[in-house]
Amino acid sequence: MTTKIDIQSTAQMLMAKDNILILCHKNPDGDTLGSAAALCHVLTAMGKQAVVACHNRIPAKYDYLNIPVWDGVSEIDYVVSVDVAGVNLLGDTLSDFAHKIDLCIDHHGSNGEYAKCLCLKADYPAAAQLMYEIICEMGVEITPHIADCLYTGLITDTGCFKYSSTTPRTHEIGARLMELGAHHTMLVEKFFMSKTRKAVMLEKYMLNNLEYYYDDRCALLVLTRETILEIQPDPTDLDGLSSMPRDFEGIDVSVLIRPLREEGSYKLSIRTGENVNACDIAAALGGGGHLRAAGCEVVGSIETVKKAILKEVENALCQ
Ligand SMILES: [Mn+2]
Repeated sequence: MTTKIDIQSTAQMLMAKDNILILCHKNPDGDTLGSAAALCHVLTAMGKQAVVACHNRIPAKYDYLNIPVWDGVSEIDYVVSVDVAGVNLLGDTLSDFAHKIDLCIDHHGSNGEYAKCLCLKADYPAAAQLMYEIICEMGVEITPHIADCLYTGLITDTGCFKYSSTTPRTHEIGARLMELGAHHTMLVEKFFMSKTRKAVMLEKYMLNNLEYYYDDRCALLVLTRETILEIQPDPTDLDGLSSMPRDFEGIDVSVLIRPLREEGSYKLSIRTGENVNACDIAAALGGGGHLRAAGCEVVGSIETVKKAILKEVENALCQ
């Protein structure tokens, strides 16, 4: 049974605990890492022991977050997951924690309610927005470094305040974090104004291989294993690739299909415009996410996977 708790109780609970392990979702992004880092630094500043764990190695791009990674042996008394919608998103190396999570802090409407306590704000565009409010409630000072961590989550999950999930409150918090010393220019440059050579090569591949369906309302890209072997992208080079075609005029749904490590299994990223629910499409194939951005993992040949997703896209477009 999951007990839903508000921001106040979440803050009180965290203040009462020690030896805390903070879990991120696999294939980590700026929101799960930034929010976890902020919480970890706040707890440490309060004199507590706190560490972070993630299934994947944390990409070098996020080194500045200075995340203390759990060594796998130090004692843990309290487990918190951040930005993790379901236990399947923890990844194999953390799957032992699936039924041992004391508190989940999340903003996914599709949250699987797997933790003992859940602080969920499904209308928040980023877990970092929720984390900011929890930290304020804890009454701890937000240092420039913690402001950087939170600002990272805020900008990466909102496409730099562009996505429709952005609210006036998001901007207020962004402004407040700038006042508190967040390095706005450095972070925006890092995530939105510079591209690696490999990311550009992926973009070129995307433009050459995009498939259009349903009167050009759906754009689908299959990233083949061969292309990945050829370009050898870092995981962070793939950020943004799935949402790019959504910005093309007339596109309501954009789908990126890429192979997972296990042969015959694929990860699908779905991005939608205003009139289509991405989460519904992903949920039909066992996944979840947000209104405009969602994902799922599907097993099968590339042909059957494509057929399955296109059928769900068609259903969504007909509604
Ligand atoms: Mn998030």
